[in-house]
Amino acid sequence: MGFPKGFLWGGATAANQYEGAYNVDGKGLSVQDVMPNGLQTPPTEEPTEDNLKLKGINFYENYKEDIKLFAEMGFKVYRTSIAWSRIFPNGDDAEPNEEGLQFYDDVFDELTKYDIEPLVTLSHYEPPLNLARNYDGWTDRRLIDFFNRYVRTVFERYQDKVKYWLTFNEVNSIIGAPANGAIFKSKEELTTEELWQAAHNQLVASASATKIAHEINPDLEVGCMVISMPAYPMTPDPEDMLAVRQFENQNYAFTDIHVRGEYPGYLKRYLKENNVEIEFEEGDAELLKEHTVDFISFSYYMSTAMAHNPEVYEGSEGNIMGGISNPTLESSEWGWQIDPVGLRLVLNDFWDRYQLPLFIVENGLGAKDELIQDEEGNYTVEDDYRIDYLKKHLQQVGEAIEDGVEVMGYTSWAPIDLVSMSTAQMSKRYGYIYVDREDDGSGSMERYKKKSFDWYKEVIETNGQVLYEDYSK
Ligand code: BGP
Repeated sequence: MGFPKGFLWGGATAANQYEGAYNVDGKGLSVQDVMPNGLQTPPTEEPTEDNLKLKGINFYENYKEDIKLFAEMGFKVYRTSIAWSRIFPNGDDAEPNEEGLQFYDDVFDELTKYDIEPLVTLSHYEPPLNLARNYDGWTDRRLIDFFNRYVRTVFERYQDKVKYWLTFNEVNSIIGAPANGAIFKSKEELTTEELWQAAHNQLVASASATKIAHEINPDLEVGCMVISMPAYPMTPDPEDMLAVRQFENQNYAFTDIHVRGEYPGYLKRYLKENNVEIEFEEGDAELLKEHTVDFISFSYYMSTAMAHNPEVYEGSEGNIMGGISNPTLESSEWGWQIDPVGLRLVLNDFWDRYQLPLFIVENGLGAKDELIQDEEGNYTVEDDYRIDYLKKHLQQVGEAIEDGVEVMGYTSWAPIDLVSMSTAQMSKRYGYIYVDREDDGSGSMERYKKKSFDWYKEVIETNGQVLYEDYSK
């Protein structure tokens, strides 16, 4: 059993959850700057002090030290996003902000120093706030042009430093979490038609970004990024299996369009039955067809269960899309159901469906950690639960590779503790590196290595071999 030579091991983060410096060096406000409780409560008028994302974990000033720690773990790849509002503060500006561009030049140069390949998400839930306030976010078609201007700027600027790009983080999440796509209308105000039109606009923007990237430099590789969440039927009743298929189709629709370049029949039927008519402008269909992605990337945290009569079962928490609680699985402290085998299934399903290289760009356990002092007096966290979660998931990646699936790499979420997307807490920690910051904002921001730091270092050093041995250090 082995991971291929050149497998891209690393970690994944997003600008709005860790950079901080929300209003310096010409940066405009992003939608996350007014979402102090993540997806739990509606956005506020202005940024409020309780919003932990405003300071994040201060990567903006600390990036050299943090990248040094990633290099110490042996990272081959590092996933981050560019904050759109650092480059175009209002989204609709005519000219980019040079100070913002310079910051990412510095970050990419620092990565290059350690031979770490950057993997960059163009839009990770952080569109400029102006696009929410004055355009209703991605429901407005004009965002495609603004996005094109932004991506052209960064592709041209960084083409020699960044080869791998992702267009929209978890692009299928727009249906469940429209605020992340700069759509601030409440659930009651927003129509299904507007939502799917927003999804269409993003899909067209994603295809045009792929086109622009390849025109600027054919060596650039562009991937889509989706939430993956396999579902199991609650019983062998065929109607339950149909419910599974329909749930999974809501996600497959996005990869089908990105990879095959057209709306699948089941989506057309769903839209018709829900009286949704998508406005295709001239050229949209050709753009989708001709500019499909080079690879597929996805997040995987959990699976779910489905039934034709969900009301008789207990619901489960989840990464944007919920489902039914699966009685055969355990859950994280935040109710996300832990299912390593599901990752092997997802990898096999994507591979069988598309035969395109796959990149796991998020996977990890959000857990409460306790900072303790070891015998030598060093601060650390004994996070065996995190090692256990990651090890079991990575073993299943190994199984999928053995099944013949082509996997490019794995970036766990997140190598360093940062602010949670859904709850905006610090206490939902994912890192190999502990950051001293609490939910009330207090703390020194000091970084400490957890036990998992050395473990992941050894995983990378041995190209996965340690996953099949006992780890007792
Ligand atoms: C994904 C997002 C990330 C991230 C992760 C964990 O959906 O792409 O931004 O934060 O989930 O979620 P959370 O932070 O809510 O625990």
